Amino acid sequence: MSEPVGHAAVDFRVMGIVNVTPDSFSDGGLNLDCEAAIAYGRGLAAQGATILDVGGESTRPGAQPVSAEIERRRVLPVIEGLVGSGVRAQLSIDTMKASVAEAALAAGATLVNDVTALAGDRAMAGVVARTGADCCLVHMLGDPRTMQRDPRYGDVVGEVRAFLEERMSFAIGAGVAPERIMLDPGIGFGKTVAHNLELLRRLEELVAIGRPVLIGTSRKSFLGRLTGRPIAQRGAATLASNVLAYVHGARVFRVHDVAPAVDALTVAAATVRPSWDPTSKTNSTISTT
Ligand code: PMM
Repeated sequence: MSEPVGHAAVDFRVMGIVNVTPDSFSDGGLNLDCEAAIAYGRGLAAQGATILDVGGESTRPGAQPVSAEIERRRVLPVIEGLVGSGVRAQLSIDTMKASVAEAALAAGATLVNDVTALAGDRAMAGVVARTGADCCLVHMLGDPRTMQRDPRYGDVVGEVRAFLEERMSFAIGAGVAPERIMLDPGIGFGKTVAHNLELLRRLEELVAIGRPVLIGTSRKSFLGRLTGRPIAQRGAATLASNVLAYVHGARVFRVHDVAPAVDALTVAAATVRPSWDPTSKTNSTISTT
C-alpha cells in the first residue's frame, strides 16, 4: 500500500469516489466527460486518497441497471487514463458485472468493489480469483431497485455478519485469497436509519471477522434524515460518521470529500492510538492485501 501523498503514514485508507454516471445520488453527471473524470481522480489522490473507486453504474436506491457495454465505455477510458497518468493510488472498479470487472482489471484496476458480494454475476468470483485482485464484499438486502422498500431484520448486525462470513467462505472456496478480502456492511443498502446506526455502533462485531472493514456513509440519506441537511451539506455529518466508524474499528473509508476525511481520520487515529506517532513516517500501514 502506498502512503497518501503529503501525509504521515496512517493506519487507514481513504477511497475517493469517481462516479462516471449520469445518475449517482450525489455526484451524478459530474464526471461523464472522461478527461474531467481523470483530472478529478488525480485531484482526489493528491488529497490523500490511496484508492480511487471508479463506477459506471449508479447503485442509488431505485437506480435503473445499465448494460455492460455502456458501463465499460464509461469506466475503461477513465481507468486507462488514470493508469497512464501515473496516479499514486490503487484503482478500484465499482461494478456488479464480471465482464466489466475483467476489462477494468486488464486496464490496470486491482480491486473489485462488488455491492452484490460476488453473488450478482456467477462469473465474478472466478475473475477475482484468476486475476489475484483484491475485492470488497458488501452486504445488500435485495437489489438497488428494491432495497429501500421496508427493509427488515431480526438482528441487523448478526445477519450482516453471517452474510459477510458466508460470502467470504464462498470467495475463498472460489480461489480468492483471504488476505485479498475487505468487508463492508453496506450502509444504506437495504437499511433504515436505525439499522445503519446500529451497524456503526456495533461495528466491532464485523471487525471481529478478521478482515479490514470498509465503510461508505458519504452524504447518504440517513445523514440527511438525522441532520435535516440536503446532500450538498452533509460533509460534517459524513466526517462524524467516519470518525466514529474508525473508533469502532473501520479502516477503509469510501468518501466524496477526501481532504477533510484524511484530516479527520488522522486526528482520530492519533487520539485512539496514543502510542502511535502520527508525524512519523515509520509507523506500519494497514494492508488490505
Ligand atoms: N455506496 C455506494 C456505491 N458503492 N461501495 C461500497 N463498497 N460501499 C458503499 O457504501 C457504496 C459502494 C453508493 O454511493 P454513490 O452513489 O455515492 O457511489
